[in-house]
Amino acid sequence: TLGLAVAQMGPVNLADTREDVVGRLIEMLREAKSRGSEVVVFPELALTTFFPRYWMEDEEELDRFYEKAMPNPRVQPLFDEERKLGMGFYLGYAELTPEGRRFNTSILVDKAGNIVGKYRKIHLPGHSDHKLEAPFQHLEKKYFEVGDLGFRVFDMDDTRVGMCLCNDRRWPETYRVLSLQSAEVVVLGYNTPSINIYWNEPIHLRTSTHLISLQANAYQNAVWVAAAAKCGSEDGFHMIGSSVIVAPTGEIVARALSEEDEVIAVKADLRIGENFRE
Ligand code: CDT
Repeated sequence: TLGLAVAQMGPVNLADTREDVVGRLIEMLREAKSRGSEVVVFPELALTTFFPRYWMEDEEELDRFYEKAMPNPRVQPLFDEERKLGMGFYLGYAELTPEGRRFNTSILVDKAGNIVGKYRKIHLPGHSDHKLEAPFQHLEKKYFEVGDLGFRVFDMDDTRVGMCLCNDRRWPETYRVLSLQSAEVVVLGYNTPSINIYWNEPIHLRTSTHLISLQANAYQNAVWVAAAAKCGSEDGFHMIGSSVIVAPTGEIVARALSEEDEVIAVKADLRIGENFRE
């Protein structure tokens, strides 16, 4: 079994500092440890507000949302705490490379504090133009390049872990490519606005398509799936919650109740996936 936790985050507002946010992550890391977890999944772009909702032209204004190194002094306390506790984690953040390239990125960190895997988001949703009539923007296509690392599986302590980010979870090939590499667990973070700016989508569908994607793909690929939301109302812009852990049976075995910081945790029996694969 693997002690698997999802640390859902409530809103991160524009005015919140990295120090505030890292403090919240550390709190949840400690709670997960106290509940027997070994690995914690944090959301996509966990360190900042979901900034692709804002049109920005000034590079300096934009740069403050990106990490130029990982770890870095502002995030180091999270790495220190996880090593002290002997926990692994998955974390999503905006990456600015030394060459000036921008990616929507996630990392896997093992119990010893080593970054054992990196993923750069492939399915970037949204647009790159300024949609003046929309209630907010979804500028992932402006602020990020398409990821160049592929979908890969990493040995994290004793578990085969595959990574993806948010919109990737809606596409069958994401999980299939990972399960063909013998993934046992697929981890992901997401920021899903409750309103779809493209069409008048009933709000309940935002959650039901999220859950259907995770449950069907967990079952069809015989993997555990752990999905962490950033949710609630960030400066008035609402995003869905419903962070879940799904077994390879397709069943939801833990689900967040709130739209706030909340840890959900299970003992994931990895043999269930093995049985299905066989
Ligand atoms: N962050 C992210 O990928 N969100 C998308 C919203 C798409 S609507 C333009 C999602 O699939 O949840």
